[in-house]
Amino acid sequence: MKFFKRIIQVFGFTAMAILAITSCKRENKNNQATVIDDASKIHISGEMEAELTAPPFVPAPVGNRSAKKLKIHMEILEKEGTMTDGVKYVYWTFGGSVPGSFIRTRVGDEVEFTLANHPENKLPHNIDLHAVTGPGGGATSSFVAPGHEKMFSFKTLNPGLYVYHCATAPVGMHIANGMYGLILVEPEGGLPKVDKEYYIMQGDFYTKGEYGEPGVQSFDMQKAIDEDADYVVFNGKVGALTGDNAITANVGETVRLFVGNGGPNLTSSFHVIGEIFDNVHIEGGSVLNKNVQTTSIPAGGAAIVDFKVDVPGTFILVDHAIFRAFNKGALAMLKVNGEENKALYSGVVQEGIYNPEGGTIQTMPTDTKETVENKSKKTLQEKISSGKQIYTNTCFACHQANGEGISNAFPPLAKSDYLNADVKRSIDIVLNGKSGEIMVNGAKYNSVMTKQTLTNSEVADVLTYVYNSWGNNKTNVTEMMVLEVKNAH
Ligand code: HEC
Ligand SMILES: [Cu+2]
Repeated sequence: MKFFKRIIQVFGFTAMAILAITSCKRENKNNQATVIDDASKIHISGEMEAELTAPPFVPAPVGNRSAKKLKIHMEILEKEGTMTDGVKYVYWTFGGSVPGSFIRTRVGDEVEFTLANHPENKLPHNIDLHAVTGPGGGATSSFVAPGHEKMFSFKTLNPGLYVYHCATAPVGMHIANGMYGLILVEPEGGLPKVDKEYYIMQGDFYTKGEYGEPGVQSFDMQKAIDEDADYVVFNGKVGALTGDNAITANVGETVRLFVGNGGPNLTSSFHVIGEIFDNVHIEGGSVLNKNVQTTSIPAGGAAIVDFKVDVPGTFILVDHAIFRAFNKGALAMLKVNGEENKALYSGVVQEGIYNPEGGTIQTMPTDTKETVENKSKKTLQEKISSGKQIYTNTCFACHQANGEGISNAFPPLAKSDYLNADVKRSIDIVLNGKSGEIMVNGAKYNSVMTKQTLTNSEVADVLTYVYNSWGNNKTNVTEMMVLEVKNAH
């Protein structure tokens, strides 16, 4: 009925009359058996405190529990965090994390929501939950000043995965600072059982400095209006789900991802490299699509995907608008452990040289005008700090934040015997790329590093940074050395 009241408010009686007619022929239109036609009639029995979790984890499934009064207590915290190595950002959060705490309910629950705004916060906030049928999705009833709390309640009428976000003006800025999360409304009897469940949410960030520019970076309103994102990330920061923070599963298990997109601006082309989604709840609703490669998740929208992992390895989760993945941070990892299955995936069976143009790795025309003389001299410290930025922008995605690499895929640069043995060879690799088998710290790698499009001074700086980090031999790589290697070709 709330829905009708809202319609009356907005359109007046004529529209309501039309709607009353059309709503009679509401069809049962999807392939999920568990959708109840009128959830407002589901009775609640008993009450419970909701379990809230920080990403990438989710609360326990509802299973077949009855509908209840579900009490949620959520605290808003404004706090400084790390966007990427050396870059700080003041996030505004629901529950202390970006995305905010995951809320898990079932259809028919009566949710009693208390929103508390920490006394040390600077601004008022509120919450608009897309799972709410009511004005502002709760925003009008939850507007709360620092040091106060507000309570309101709502009944979950529609099963699905919904975004919640702050809707306090300027709305875009509150969302851009991280004020979003997901609320799941499970159907009667719960979602089908799987082995692993994770919570991932994409967001775009706009900072005064460019990607990787160090220091505390503040929000840039003009870039946000222009939709010119510096960072596009999963779970609030670059590398939130890579390396040691990767999500995990074992061969043979089924994995379900609750994927949201907080925006504020960009649509996600969500893809897992080397996997196919067995099932996708399109837009987080009740329609199931099967055998999907990439699913589109709009800003302020969500999707539930699941798939069985059949072979071991590191599977990379990306926004397939691919520069966002490799240049702006939209990259996460799922590490799957277990036995190989050569029948499903063989690995390299045979390798030969294919050499139509005289080189396995193509090079771009080089900038011959570049000379050492017209470059100002930098100190070692200046080279290292400029090298660190270049590293964050171009090498990090593969060789990882601390040069630790990824086993079987990207060799380590930290304490690398291969790197330290031969500086000319390392320069050559950055200039021209590298393929074929190499041994690094006793482990075999047989992969391809593409040629990096860097100037001579950038190659010198990034390698100087690498050599002066993580236990390497502190070589100072000069532009002259880079030029020599170039000319030797
Ligand atoms: C797209 C992924 C990728 C990027 C980006 C990348 N590398 Fe590599 N790198 C590799 C791979 C793969 C190998 C191993 C190649 C092989 O197996 O022959 C490698 C090998 C190396 C090696 C020799 C092996 C070792 O561990 O000492 C060095 C040095 C190196 N990379 C430096 C860099 C630097 C510096 C950058 C940034 C300017 C960079 N790489 C960017 C993938 C990458
Ligand atoms: Cu807010």
